[in-house]
Amino acid sequence: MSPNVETKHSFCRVCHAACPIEVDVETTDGVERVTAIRGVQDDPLFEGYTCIKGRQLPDQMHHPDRLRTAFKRVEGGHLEEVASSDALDEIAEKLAAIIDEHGPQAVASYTGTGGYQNCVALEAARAFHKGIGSRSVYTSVTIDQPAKSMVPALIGWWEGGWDNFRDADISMAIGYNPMVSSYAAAGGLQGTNPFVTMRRAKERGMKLIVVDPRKTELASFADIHLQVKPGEDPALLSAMIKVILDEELHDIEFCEDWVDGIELLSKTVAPYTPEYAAERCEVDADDIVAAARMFAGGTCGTAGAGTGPNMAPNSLLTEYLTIALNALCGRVNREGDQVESGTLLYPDTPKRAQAIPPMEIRTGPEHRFRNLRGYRGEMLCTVLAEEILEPGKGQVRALIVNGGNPAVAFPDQELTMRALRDLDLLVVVDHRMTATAVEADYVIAPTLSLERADVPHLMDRWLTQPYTHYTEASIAPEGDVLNEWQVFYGLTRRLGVKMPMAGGDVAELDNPTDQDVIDYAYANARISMDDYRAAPRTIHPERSYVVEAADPECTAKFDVGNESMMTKLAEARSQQTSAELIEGYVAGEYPFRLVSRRLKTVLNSLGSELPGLAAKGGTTNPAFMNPDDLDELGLVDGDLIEISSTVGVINGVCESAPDVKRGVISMAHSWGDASMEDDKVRDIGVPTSRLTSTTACYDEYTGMAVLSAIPVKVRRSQLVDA
Ligand SMILES: Nc1nc2c(c(=O)[nH]1)N[C@H]1C(S)=C(S)[C@@H](COP(=O)(O)OP(=O)(O)OC[C@H]3O[C@@H](n4cnc5c(=O)[nH]c(N)nc54)[C@H](O)[C@@H]3O)O[C@H]1N2
Ligand SMILES: Nc1nc2c(c(=O)[nH]1)N[C@H]1C(S)=C(S)[C@@H](COP(=O)(O)OP(=O)(O)OC[C@H]3O[C@@H](n4cnc5c(=O)[nH]c(N)nc54)[C@H](O)[C@@H]3O)O[C@H]1N2
Ligand code: SF4
Ligand SMILES: [Mo]
Repeated sequence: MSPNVETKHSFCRVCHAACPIEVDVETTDGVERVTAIRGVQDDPLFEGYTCIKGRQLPDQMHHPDRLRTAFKRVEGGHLEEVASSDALDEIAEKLAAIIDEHGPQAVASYTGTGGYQNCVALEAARAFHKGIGSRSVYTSVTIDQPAKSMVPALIGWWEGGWDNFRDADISMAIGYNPMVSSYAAAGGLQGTNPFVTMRRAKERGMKLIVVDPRKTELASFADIHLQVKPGEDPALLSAMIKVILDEELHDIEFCEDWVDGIELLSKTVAPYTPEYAAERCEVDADDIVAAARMFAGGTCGTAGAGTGPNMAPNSLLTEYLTIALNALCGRVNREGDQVESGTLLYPDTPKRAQAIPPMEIRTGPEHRFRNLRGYRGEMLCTVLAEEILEPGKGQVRALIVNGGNPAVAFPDQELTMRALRDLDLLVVVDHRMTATAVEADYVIAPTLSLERADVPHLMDRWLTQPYTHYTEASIAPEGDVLNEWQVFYGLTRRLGVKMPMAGGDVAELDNPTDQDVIDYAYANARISMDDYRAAPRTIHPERSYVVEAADPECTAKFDVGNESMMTKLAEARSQQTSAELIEGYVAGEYPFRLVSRRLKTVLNSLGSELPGLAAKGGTTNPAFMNPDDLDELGLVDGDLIEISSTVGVINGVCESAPDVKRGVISMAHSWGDASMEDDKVRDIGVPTSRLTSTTACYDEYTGMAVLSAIPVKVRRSQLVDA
């Protein structure tokens, strides 16, 4: 290695998984450049794991098209470079005028996946909103798996946490794929070195059930793979619950102490016989029975649902039944068990072997539309367009997009674009000129991961041990770029308002550093940030939670017979398919279901601009289809196809994929641009969001739209191929 190359330690922040990395930094004439990324072989948790996206960080950091200065829209309508401090002056002035005229609610922010990768970006946005007195906080959570935040209110929770994956002898994964996404539902395999972890689990005898219309990388490890028809998971789960209750395979002792509503649940699932579910889900009835017996026959291990079923119709019901299955089988940590999850960066909470009761759920601030409400401190992305477009008190007029790309990620692309263009002020913080950024009044260029101090705040809850990994910036940023917190700090200072975080008012600090802001944001963590910083890449077994005895006075119980869920489930029994829930659906007209998926070489809309990723993953989001379906339609690999839903049409490139169930199109989201024309589909892909609607079918509590299991029809494209 040349003498001007130094190796630093950090962690990757392309996705949430936070894989530890070695970063080679070359210094030439005082300018630092990242030249290589490697996994850290001796890391005690990740054992050297990285993925192809992380290894492209040098290209991401130094991409020739990376934005290194702010832009503003000028007369004539184009974007022109501007100093970021001037941009912030002007934005603050405009925000003040908007607040004056419309009130603080008119100022909204949306923190997307890019913002989430910085441990203080969302904290800074929240603090800014507190400062100006606006509740209009939006994040990608409400178009990701909002049912996960809502379901504890309906069914209750367990203070000591669900069974640990490391001890599991059974695991059931319903529509997630950690081998590609590094994501898993609680208690499932998560993104810390997923292949090796799964191999070891199988070696110790763990059984795996996968419910997925595609034979995914995870399903290749499965003992039973139920290749379910998309959107029909509630029928499948109900049949499994029926078998378990009928055969008394549930944890009867646990249920007597901790679970209410079994009788009602049992009555409601009664018509969901394995034969009925088999027909509806297009799987074998014997496999459903076998899966039920296998799941209940295990002694430890959970069922969890991922983005697939959480984006299908009846998402909240699916999530509810999944948790009900765990509750019925008593898949919780008992007194004396060590909790697997690390959770050092969040406040200390009791961990007793007792239930947390369901709660009143309709308590959040009201949206002006469809009787929906915000929850857990944020408002719903699926209602944002209406909040922008509809005049009246509370109308949103300014939006700060904090590392997100709503133009291609939000449901109903046409509506989203109309809303973004209707705003008085759109500010986008992104290092790329995305489909959203090109619409902005101001674009602010952010620092990227290796240029900022950080902690793995998302993985902290999922890591299998309490593990500290603070990183300093590996290189100094070049250009006029700002950390996301600096954007919000700059605005609060200019507006003369507070920026309150757990540790105090950041706006009171002069020239704070990343480190100061992290200290303020994580002041309530159960470890002090000084202790956290002092121990790089270290496991702290002594800080593991050990579950304590239940409070003898505790009377809380899970409720597996929630009235609204049982009503939904009973109604679902009279439908032929969950697609009937979607307004405009006509039986027989939409024979296919389009499902979402993740691709190894991109993170949502990010990735195909990097040559190393495009070479491997291509420049389009293929419409993966079963070869028999292609044959039947007279199509071959690479043909352009037209996919129509009840609300929109896209043109995609079909690709033969034997791992995809017949009647299913498996396609990644957040590709393409906002042009509504697909003539460049082979070069930039196409946004599947054009096939979705925020109003045609939505959950009454979470507002979640249908982003997977979308009923569609397919024919050869009418586009003339270039
Ligand atoms: N049909 C359909 N729709 C979906 C989904 C689906 O499966 N199907 N999935 C949904 C889900 S789960 C999600 S999370 C959303 C995703 O929605 P978004 O998060 O809005 O979409 P991304 O493309 O991830 O946008 C992230 C942006 O952050 C930028 N970025 C990356 N790093 C940084 C950084 O360090 N700082 C800043 N400021 N920006 C950065 C990237 O360039 C990118 O433009 O889409 C949702 N929409
Ligand atoms: N490489 C990579 N990693 C990522 C991302 C990425 O874009 N690329 N995105 C990140 C984000 S934002 C998120 S939220 C996570 C998501 O992480 P995951 O939830 O693991 O996402 P997917 O890999 O899309 O897995 C969803 C699975 O659900 C299946 N599915 C679709 N519809 C249905 C259905 O109706 N029922 C059932 N049972 N299954 C269904 C699909 O076939 C797919 O295999 O991944 C994150 N990690
Ligand atoms: S899994 Fe995520 S964090 Fe790990 S290397 Fe890949 S992109 Fe980076
Ligand atoms: Mo997501």
